Amino acid sequence: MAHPRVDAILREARDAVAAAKSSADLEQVRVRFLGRQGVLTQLLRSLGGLAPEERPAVGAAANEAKRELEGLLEARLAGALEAERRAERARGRLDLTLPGRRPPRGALHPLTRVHDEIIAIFAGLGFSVVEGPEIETDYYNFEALNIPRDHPARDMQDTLYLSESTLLRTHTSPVQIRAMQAQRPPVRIIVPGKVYRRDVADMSHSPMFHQVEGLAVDRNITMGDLKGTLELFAREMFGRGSRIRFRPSFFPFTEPSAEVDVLCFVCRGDGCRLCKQGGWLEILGSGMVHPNVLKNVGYDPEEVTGWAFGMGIERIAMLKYGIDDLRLFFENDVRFLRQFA
Ligand code: 2U9
Repeated sequence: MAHPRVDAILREARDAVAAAKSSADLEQVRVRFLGRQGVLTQLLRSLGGLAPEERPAVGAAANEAKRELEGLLEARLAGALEAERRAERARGRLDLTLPGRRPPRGALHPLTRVHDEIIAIFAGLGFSVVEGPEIETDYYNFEALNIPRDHPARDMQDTLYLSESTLLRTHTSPVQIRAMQAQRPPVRIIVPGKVYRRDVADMSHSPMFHQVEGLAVDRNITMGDLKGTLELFAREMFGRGSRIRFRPSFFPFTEPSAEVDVLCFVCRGDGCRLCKQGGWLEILGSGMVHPNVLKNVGYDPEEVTGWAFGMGIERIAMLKYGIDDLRLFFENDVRFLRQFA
């Protein structure tokens, strides 16, 4: 039921709804036309003031306009609210469909990995891990180990002295001397740690590096026990097919002494870049503990014998991972370290 006055109001209201850009705009339109002071509300309230013959037509038209406007507002409001919720989520960058962000994962230093691996192999054989001081006396680092007074290793050129009689240990062997002083045989210990030498850093030298030394002392310990133990170590460290060989050598603290090579795990002995065509890789030094060393800690060399070995952790890690420069271990370049993740 149309009525010119109501039609004018309705057109205005439709335009206002069409122009609304938000739920807030739509609410303003609702208040303007349908609120308590709204144009249509006022018109309906003022019907009593109209001429009686005008009243039904204006009343009917106004009620119809009110229903239409309510419908229009409701339809637009749902869409506007949904669009606003979407915009709010986008503003908060909250996209719940995105996968989670992974926290950056750290990795063990290659020297830590090799250290842990060596320790685990000997722990599995019943060896105890022992550690000791990095600052040592001349007696524990040299004298007790049967290293003669005129040995070049005792020179200021090779050892970092802190005073006449104190120094930075040049090997972890003094820890074994202390351990033997503190206990009776049987002794089965593995001794990891930092050692220091007066060297300028280059591809193959560092003033500080890491060693693991092993010591077994008991009645009837033989060189056969040493060979069997190191053979097992090589197989666990370098693979099941590993073989080792002993080459005669000399150390003041062992007699006899031997350097130990492992069959090159890259070429299996044929010769390659890693073994410099030799087919074998030197991995450690070893031997039967010198009787003088046993005497120095109060053991009777007629009653007990022992073997010992020493290896550089950096050297083992360089062979295992094909690293050609020792300095990479100490520079902490993440591009290097990341490769061990
Ligand atoms: C005691 C008795 C004997 C430990 C040994 C070696 C041979 C050896 C080197 C390997 C590479 C040092 O890191 S390196 O430069 N070590 O060749 N070490 S026998 O002998 C001992 C230790 C303690 C009481």
